[in-house]
Amino acid sequence: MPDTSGTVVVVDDDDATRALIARWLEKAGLTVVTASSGADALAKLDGLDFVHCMVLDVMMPGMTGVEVLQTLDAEGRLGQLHVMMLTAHATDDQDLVRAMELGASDYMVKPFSGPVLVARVKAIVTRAERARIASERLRAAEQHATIDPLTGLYNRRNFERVLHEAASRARRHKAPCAVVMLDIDHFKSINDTLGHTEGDRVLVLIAEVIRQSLRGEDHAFRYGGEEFALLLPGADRHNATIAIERMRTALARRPHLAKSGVTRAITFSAGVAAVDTSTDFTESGVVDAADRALYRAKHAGRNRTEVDAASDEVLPRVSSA
Ligand code: GH3
Ligand code: MG
Ligand code: MG
Repeated sequence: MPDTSGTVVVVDDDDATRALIARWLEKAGLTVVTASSGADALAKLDGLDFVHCMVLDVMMPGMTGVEVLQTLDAEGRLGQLHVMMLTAHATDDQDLVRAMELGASDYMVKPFSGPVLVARVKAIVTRAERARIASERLRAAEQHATIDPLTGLYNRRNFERVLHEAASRARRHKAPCAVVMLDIDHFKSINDTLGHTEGDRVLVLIAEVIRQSLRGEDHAFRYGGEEFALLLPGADRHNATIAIERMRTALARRPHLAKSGVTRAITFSAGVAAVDTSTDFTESGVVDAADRALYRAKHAGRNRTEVDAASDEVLPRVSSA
């Protein structure tokens, strides 16, 4: 028999049945966690990284097996969890039907044959392990495709997608959403004087400052070489400008320290724009507006934030050294 390893949660209110199942499965090389009630099972699931199979008794006092499934379903957790129902009576037909409808993988009727139980659980564990590996590969591939390896920020490809989602939400809810383009000042000269490796470290430093200054719902992207895009759902131009100035202050406190011991102050210029939900705004229009504002910031002397002009909001003064 091929080696099967995996984690199985066995849920039964009857001590003897639970112990018997655990013994059979452990003898087959599986790791078993037991629970004596539905609530106990839910609590134990929370503490486990990955569960290959749950053997779940239908008839239990307190919470029935079907209620456990309903709870897991409501929390959206049944997709990854493979469940085998255990039932003592032929009269549980309705419950079994409901359990299978909810997504249970299989069922067995008590009293059961140990070897058949083991074979069925192992089949489920094998399927679950294959699915786990496949979804991990998919996640890694997705991550690879959307994350910039140097800074760990999302890359430009992901920007288009996230911007589209944020813009759709802004349209639907008539909610503000700001777009910021941010570009490091005189970055070429950093490369030229300190070297490309130090230039890379500056990019990592900026990414760190950006990450630390944003709220949970905000998104940061490496848009190009030394250019970053920020997406701030719920923020208008005013809020976005405040967030950017917070970054500017944080960066001013953290000059780049090169491996040679030389320190160098790093500054950036930024352009802020926001969706105008009172018009038929386009996503590329907002990005262009932020780009134009960035261009103005560069021309006005760098190390400053300029705001897209198409606004009669009262904006904070943003001047810098
Ligand atoms: P400005 O203030 O007008 O933005 O000037 P700048 O020097 O920052 O802008 P410019 O566009 O002239 O130069 C950007 C430089 O960024 C040129 C390019 O070699 C460098 N660069 C792009 N990507 C990377 C990277 O991944 N690592 C490093 N070290 N340098 C990069
Ligand atoms: Mg630059
Ligand atoms: Mg540039």
